[in-house]
Amino acid sequence: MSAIVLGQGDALLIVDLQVDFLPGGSLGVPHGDQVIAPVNRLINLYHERGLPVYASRDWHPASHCSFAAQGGPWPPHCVAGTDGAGFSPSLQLPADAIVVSKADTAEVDAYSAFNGTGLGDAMRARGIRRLAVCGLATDYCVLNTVLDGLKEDIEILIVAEAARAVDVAPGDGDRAMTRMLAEGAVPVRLAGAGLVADLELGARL
Ligand code: VGL
Ligand code: ZN
Repeated sequence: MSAIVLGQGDALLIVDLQVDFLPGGSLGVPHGDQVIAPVNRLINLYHERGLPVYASRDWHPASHCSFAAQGGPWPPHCVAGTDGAGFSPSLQLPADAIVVSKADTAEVDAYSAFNGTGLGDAMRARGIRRLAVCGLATDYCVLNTVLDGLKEDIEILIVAEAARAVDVAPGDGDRAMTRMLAEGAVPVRLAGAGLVADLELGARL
């Protein structure tokens, strides 16, 4: 069991933990609420060490291209400023968390928190070299955020227990996780008061 020692250069990114992506929301991710407790533990872990906590959010205009009325694949969700676009009220975001809004123009969709947000440059400017990623949904925004983070040359820790998939097709979430690992993301899990490498995750998928 290899412990991950967190320090300068580490940061946490919580992807799209928004009301519309939780069960009962307009694009509810099955069991999405199960990530809240482990995500709050991750927040504690990073925040108590003074490490940055980022939270991305899908932040669409009402006529966004990804909505069915515009010919897109999804029901309306995460319309900027609505209750559904808010972070889960159970999420214990620190006051100094950095909020990253994405896909906030009508014509462009963005699953990745790095797409069109300047997040890669912002993280480089802060000296962030390793990023733990968790949140919703494993097979869309988590997947694309992880792949882009790796392309930005940031080491990625993926916390499977703190992520859930939409699974439009059964197995999408597991396939997304397999792809992230194949591209170099390091699987980790919460253990006691810290993080450890989860070297058996690949075999469980
Ligand atoms: C997402 C579908 C549509 C996500 C965003 O956050 O994973 N999924 N928009
Ligand atoms: Zn969206």
